[in-house]
Amino acid sequence: MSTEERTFIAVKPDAVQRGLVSKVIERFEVRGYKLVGIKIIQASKELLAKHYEEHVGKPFYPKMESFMSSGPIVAMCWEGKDVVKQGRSMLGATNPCSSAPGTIRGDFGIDLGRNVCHGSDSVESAKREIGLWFKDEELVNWTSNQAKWLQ
Ligand code: RTP
Ligand code: MG
Repeated sequence: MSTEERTFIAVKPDAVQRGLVSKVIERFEVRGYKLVGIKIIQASKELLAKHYEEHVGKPFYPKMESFMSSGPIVAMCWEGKDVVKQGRSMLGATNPCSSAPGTIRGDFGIDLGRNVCHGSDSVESAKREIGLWFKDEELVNWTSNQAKWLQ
């Protein structure tokens, strides 16, 4: 297991349907982060309830559950310096209409419910979410030649 920080990023069903997967990947790649896990998955309600455990029971949960299980999600694990915090900042605010231009949500969305992308909100959440969405053997430790130019 790598000692580098990792985060869980998911391209939500709206963005998969709209052909935005490559745009999200590109943002993380060009920033200097390393992709260590990726898969396309149709999320079950059980998985979503674990993933969004802090939101289960809230008024917006049924609509969010239905949206998040409406089509495939691209689940990714990205690695690198400060990736959890930087990833959240690259995503922008939860509501795309409050997200600055230049952020993923600010550039690609306008709807709170269909806000393009998920990102872990803390290092602890990232560990929990990566463990929910990936098996250990689905994550690859590899050395990026970019690293020497970026650190
Ligand atoms: P995410 O977990 O999806 O990355 O989003 P987030 O941290 O920015 O926001 P969070 O508070 O965790 O909310 C999870 C998702 O629930 C939807 N939401 N709807 N009042 C509402 O209708 C409402 N509030 C939140 C959003 O789609 C948000 O991404
Ligand atoms: Mg959240």
